[in-house]
Amino acid sequence: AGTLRFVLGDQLSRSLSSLRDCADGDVVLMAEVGDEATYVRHHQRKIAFLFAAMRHFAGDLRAEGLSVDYVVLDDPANTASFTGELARALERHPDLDRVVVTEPGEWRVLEMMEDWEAFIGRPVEIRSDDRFLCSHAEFAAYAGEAKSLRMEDFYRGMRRRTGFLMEGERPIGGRWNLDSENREPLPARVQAPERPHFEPDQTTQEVLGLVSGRFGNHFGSLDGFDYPVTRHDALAYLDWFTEVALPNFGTYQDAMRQGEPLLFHSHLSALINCGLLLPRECCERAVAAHGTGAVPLNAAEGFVRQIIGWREFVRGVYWREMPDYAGRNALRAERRLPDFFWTGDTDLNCLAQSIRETAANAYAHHIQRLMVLGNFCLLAGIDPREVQEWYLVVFHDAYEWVEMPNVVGMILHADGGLLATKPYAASGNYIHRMSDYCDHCRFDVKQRTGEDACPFNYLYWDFVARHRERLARNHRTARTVSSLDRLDPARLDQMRESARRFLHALPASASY
Ligand code: FAD
Ligand code: DLZ
Ligand code: SF4
Repeated sequence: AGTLRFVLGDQLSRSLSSLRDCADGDVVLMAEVGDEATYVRHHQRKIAFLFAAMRHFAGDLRAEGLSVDYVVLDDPANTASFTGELARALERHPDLDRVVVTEPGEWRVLEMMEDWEAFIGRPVEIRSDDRFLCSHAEFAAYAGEAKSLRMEDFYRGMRRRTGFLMEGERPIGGRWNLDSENREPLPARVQAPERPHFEPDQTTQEVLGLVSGRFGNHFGSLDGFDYPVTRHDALAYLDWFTEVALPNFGTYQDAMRQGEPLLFHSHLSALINCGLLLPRECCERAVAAHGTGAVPLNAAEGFVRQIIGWREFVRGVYWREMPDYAGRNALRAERRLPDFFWTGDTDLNCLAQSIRETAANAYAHHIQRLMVLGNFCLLAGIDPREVQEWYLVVFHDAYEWVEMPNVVGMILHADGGLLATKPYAASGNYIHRMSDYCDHCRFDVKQRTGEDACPFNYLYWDFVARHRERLARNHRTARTVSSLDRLDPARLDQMRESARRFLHALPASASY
């Protein structure tokens, strides 16, 4: 007798609930399966990162003395699915009489897991994923039956519960949220810090070869892969971030610069989401660094808020609203995703930069995701399903629990305002204020009409006009509608005509 413990690719944490009570005779199963790499055609770098991290994690468990049964993608008998590999593993280990797993990050996989017991004829225990700091029950207690949720309320509860940056019942410094200090553009004299590189070892090089052979026609590039893939290197990266980049993280959190994909962002999301780092320990480092005076409060608070606030909040929304959250489309957006999202081949420099950096790194920072890429999809009325697929494919940190609420709720307002009070719609002026992209663009961000006008400008006013009634009803956007009404009607007509022509000429993607 013994237990088969099935660990998925985004569960690479030694403290995982399914690994907690390992006993002699138990076997840990890990499997590289084709279905997970192709149910959407993930960025090559995301697949390589995850396979390399999985292989190293298996090595760490073995070094500790655990028995690990690891199925590689190239195994000729590989069935390409989680369910198939579970069944095959039980044939190899007939003495194991039960299965333990930790709940997955995607609805689709939970549905699979719920069928396993009947399929394999042995008990399957699905444990909660307590790497998250808020359980499903705690989120349900917070959200109740509410039709609209506010991250800020949730976040204050999480601060109280974790005690991070608290003095008793009060937030350190007297304010819960210092976001108003975190909106500075980047002055020319401030340079982004040099990042540490993690050279691929033999194991990672084998994975890079495997991925380029099997998935070389997927989006993006593997060139210069230097991301951490072990617990050891992930901790080193976290230490580097806390010491070097975090002090400026808050102040320049919303800034963008040509040719600078990372700035002062942590670049930790993929490591946290696959389990190599725990969200709690990342926050503890930031809190401790603030305690020593090395990191200002606006940086520490901003970072902690992203993790115990936004990250936990979107996860709560995903599980509360699934399965139909995937199909929400409150603004009835139906346009196909433009082809240039896959090539970066567009004259809109801010988009070209963000897409090309994404192809190179499987990463874009939050403001590129929200205010450039997301803003464009919102203004252009791109179908939420197409936008969800793109975001799930292209980023190395993307899993449905975090990608979907950010796309459906945060950028597209497709949930009608459940997750965010208002659509994050903005004209070119916002991008101009927060970046130098417009200096390198063929369009003129100051112009609203004519051949050279920045498309974000006329698309913005066309969006406001299209959704006039909804925006007028919302007290946070009512002023935008008043501004619309003050525009010269002939000018508005011209902008709407430009928007019509621009949108009509967009080359639709034939799905990637
Ligand atoms: P930092 O800027 O350094 O932030 C620190 C950490 O906070 C991140 O590592 C992440 O764990 C967390 N965080 C910050 N913002 C969010 C947020 N909105 N939701 C959840 N966690 C957050 N993040 C993902 O991890 N996976 C996704 O698939 C993903 N898709 C997104 C899609 C859209 C449309 C938008 C607007 C945001 C998305 N995000 C996603 C959130 C955020 O953009 C990324 O977490 C962040 O850019 C990752 O880079 P970083 O680690 O340098 O983050
Ligand atoms: C994303 C991904 C990929 C590309 N490949 C695998 C894999 O081969 N084996 C595995 O266990 N997990 C993989 N994953 C992560 C899963 O898709 C993830 O565990 C589920 O989406 C649930 O969050
Ligand atoms: Fe983007 Fe407009 Fe600026 Fe060009 S001018 S970079 S399209 S905001």
